[in-house]
Amino acid sequence: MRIAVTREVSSALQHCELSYQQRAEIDLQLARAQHRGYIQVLEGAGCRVVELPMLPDLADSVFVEDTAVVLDELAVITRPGAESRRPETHAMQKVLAGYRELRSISAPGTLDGGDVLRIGRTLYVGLSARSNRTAIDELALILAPFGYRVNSVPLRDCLHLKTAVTQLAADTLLIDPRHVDKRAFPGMGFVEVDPAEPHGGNALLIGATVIYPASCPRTQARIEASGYRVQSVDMSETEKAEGGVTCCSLVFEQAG
Ligand code: CIR
Repeated sequence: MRIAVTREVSSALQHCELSYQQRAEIDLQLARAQHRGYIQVLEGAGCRVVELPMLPDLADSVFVEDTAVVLDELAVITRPGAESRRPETHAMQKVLAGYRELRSISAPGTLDGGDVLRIGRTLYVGLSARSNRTAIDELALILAPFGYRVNSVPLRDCLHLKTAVTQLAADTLLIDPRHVDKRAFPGMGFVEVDPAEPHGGNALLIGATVIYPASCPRTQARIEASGYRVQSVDMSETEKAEGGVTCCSLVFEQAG
């Protein structure tokens, strides 16, 4: 069974953290309707969605991806780089304890799940304003006994690694080479983001379905032309909070 953990959009989303975008008015009702649409798409892709209740005091809490790295063998609770987001991990810890053995990143390490791209037994981790070397080293130590390799990846001018590069298939990545160097991912093929779509690097692969934002039609055409099946979702409101399609869920396999 494939589980997707999501959390209802916070009534405080308007007060989210922003790093690379100007603050824009967020339509909360529309954000909630779009989030319901996103959940339906997850269900359509075969996920059992576990929707967690709204946290009114935690503006960014819809972006559950940043709070944990969930692997088959264990889950690592992160220590988000933005201080305002650290309390989000407490609630997620309780939820994930029902599914996995837990470990966690400790101070002064900081890690956002949005910086972690797993390809097979390798975890690529963006060295970003949110995720630091101390946390990457700690993650590597935690995961070594389970046979995972952890590689740090330098980033240019973007929030998270997965803002710039995500998986389209076992051997293919969607990448914006302005933010991250292809040479960090040896052996992989690439589809490049259309240069007119600076937020086009974030796709969510579930099974053989690529869940992709409606705001990047040119890149979507490139992905489809490369032979991948795309399911489009409108995420305009969470995009104003610098969130993409991967950010709003934690997807993992669960026996039984
Ligand atoms: C933040 O800056 O933390 C949120 N406003 C957006 C987080 C997006 N998360 C992600 O890309 N994994």
